[in-house]
Amino acid sequence: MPRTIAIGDVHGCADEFEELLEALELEPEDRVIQVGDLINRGPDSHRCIELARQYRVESILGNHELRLLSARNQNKSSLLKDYDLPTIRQLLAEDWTFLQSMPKFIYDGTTETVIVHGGFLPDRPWQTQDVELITSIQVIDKKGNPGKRSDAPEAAPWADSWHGTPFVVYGHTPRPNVLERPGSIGIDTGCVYGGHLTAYIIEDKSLVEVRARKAYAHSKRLPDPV
Ligand SMILES: [Mn+2]
Repeated sequence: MPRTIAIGDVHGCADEFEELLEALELEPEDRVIQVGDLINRGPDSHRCIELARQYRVESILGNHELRLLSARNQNKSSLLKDYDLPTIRQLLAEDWTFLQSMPKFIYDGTTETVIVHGGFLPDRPWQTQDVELITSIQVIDKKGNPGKRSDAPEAAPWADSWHGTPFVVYGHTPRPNVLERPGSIGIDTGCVYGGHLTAYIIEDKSLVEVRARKAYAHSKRLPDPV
């Protein structure tokens, strides 16, 4: 049976991305969807895009891709962060074409699953939520607003109040392990921080993981390495 496979945040970790794609032993009918933040922070963003093209991986827009594209489309370098600059130096014209083609989310009707980078607010239709929101949400604060974990450390993950359907597979919030809830699974296991790169096979709910070769970046919110 063909598989629908989601892959967590790669963040430029090309060696681990290639190792995972090999470990999956992909068949031509399999569909592979990367949850976004394919690039940045790690060593080789260009090669990650090249691998995505080579293995026919569909990649969703993450907050990192969104920021790079906004800066480019609006010709506003003030939007960029320091770690965007080495990435931009690596990117070729076809890489930008790949980034520009990234969808905001992918819905798979067979499994009633949506794959998105950050998540959704639970109290309104998911299909029409703003791209900034769905690429950046981590928690829901006391007032019911979407927030970042670092700004609202006591606030609960959005996934705690999302009960599906659709089932949501997402990345963006790195954790030492996947976060499973009845209506969702978060699969950013912090590869770039020395954790794992995780693939989730939607049909049978199984995981395939590869360990990071090293910690390429550091986060105050995670064990170092993860
Ligand atoms: Mn992200």
